[in-house]
Amino acid sequence: MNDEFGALIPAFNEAGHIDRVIRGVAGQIPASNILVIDDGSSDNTVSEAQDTGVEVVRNPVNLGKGATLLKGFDLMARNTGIDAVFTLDADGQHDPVEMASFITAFRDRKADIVIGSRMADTKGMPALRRFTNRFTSAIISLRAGVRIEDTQSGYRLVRLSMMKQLHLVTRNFDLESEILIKAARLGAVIVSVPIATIYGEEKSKINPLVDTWRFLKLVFRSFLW
Ligand SMILES: Nc1nc2c(ncn2[C@@H]2O[C@H](COP(=O)(O)OP(=O)(O)OP(=O)(O)O)[C@@H](O)[C@H]2O)c(=O)[nH]1
Ligand SMILES: [Mg+2]
Repeated sequence: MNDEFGALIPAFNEAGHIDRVIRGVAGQIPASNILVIDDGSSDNTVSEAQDTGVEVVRNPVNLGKGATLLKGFDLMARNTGIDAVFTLDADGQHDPVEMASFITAFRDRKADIVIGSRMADTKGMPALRRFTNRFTSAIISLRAGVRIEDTQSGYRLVRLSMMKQLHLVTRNFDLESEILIKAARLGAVIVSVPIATIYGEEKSKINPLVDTWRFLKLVFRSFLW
């Protein structure tokens, strides 16, 4: 069942959510293809993830979402049977049942990146997020040269052979934007699929000042690439 797909779940203090996310993903692809990377959590994220039986790797200290994703892609590439890797947030905002529509788009449209877009129905999204997602998506689309609906979405399916060609320099939330700019410029096929917008009582890890500054730095740097 979908053996050629893996799933990478970066997690930072997501006890209470991670277990349900992993079990959902294991309903769509083999559990042996799922990798959780804990990024120095101080809660029960690790034990909750380990109890599901999937592979859990731990960063000794918090390295950032981007650094964690890069480590995960490298580890995934050890399994030569895996062509493409899902990335899903561990906070419950991404419904694993929707993985099927990513797989359809990946196959039918020969995509290199399938990215879940929440922008068709933003009713459940906090107003500030609605604004920042629209704003950042417009800027990243300009820098990438193609229209991408929801560039800040962490729900993706990425072809590993394409990932290997990118030389990535950022290590935090900015990595997800950098991937899109660099992949688009290499001619990668980037396809958006609609996903549900899910917000609950989970706590955002985004630091408005630091992460906005990182985003702006990335945009400036992109003029040099
Ligand atoms: N590895 C790693 N993962 C992180 C870090 N910060 C957040 N994450 C994970 O990245 C995912 C997204 O983080 P969020 O803070 O929810 O960011 P977001 O979903 O883009 O933004 P919100 O709209 O505010 O929820 C979650 O699964 C987090 O556990 C980090 O420092 N390291
Ligand atoms: Mg979130």
